[in-house]
Amino acid sequence: MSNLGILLDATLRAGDYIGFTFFTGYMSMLAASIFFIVERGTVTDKWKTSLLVSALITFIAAVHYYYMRGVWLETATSPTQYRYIDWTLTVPLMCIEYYLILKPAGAKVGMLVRLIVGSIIMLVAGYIGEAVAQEQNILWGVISTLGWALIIYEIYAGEASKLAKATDSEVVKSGYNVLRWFTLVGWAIYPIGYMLLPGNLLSGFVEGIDMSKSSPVDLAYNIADAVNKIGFGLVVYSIAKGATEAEKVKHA
Ligand SMILES: *C/C=C(C)/C=C/C=C(C)/C=C/C1=C(C)CCCC1(C)C
Repeated sequence: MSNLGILLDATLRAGDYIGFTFFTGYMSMLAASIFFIVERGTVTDKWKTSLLVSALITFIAAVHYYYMRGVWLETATSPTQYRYIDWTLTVPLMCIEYYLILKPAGAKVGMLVRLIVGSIIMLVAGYIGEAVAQEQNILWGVISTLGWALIIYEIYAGEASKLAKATDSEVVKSGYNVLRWFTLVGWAIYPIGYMLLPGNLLSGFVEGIDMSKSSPVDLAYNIADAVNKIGFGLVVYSIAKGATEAEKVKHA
């Protein structure tokens, strides 16, 4: 067997830390999905959809992580296509979470559409920069950031933020603040990872690293996904639990 065959025999080797994060990502997304599905039974009817969406986000990610883990073990290259298919499904579902939480406060479909348009710009431009026109990955990264900025504008200064301010539910108000903090600070890990790509702004930091054995970009994305899918889902869960409790007190 050639050296290459020994290196890439599709098993997880000691020292393959990127591989470790693909495995833990897969397993923790799966565990989170089971948690959200089971806990769905403990909240009032109007919160059940929110928990189902949390479960769908982590479940879709779990399936993609299963494939991404395989691509990494067999080829030691970034599973960029699977990554972006995952994000194209899960990021709009996170926009739907915002919509569901603000719907009792009067959220309209227009708000959801604006969030999804921002997501599409962000992800299509990111994919082009990463997989189609790598030489121009800075330009496409800037365009992608504009899409992200649309989302940030909507949740910090646009209609969504006004609705959250006006709601009479303290649980929703404080939960919303945590969710948008994820979208601002937690999501910032992704563009930082992207800037480690060859030729991009932070690539100097990872210059000496052997990319056939390691991938700092995937490390950043794997950490970011765990924080933003499981963490975000847990915040939605705590809003649902808190609102269910508040209703019980009101009816007691
Ligand atoms: C579950 C997946 C999530 C929450 C994915 C979020 C992805 C981003 C916020 C990606 C953002 C990017 C930029 C803002 C610029 C560079 C290109 C991207 C796509 C990495």
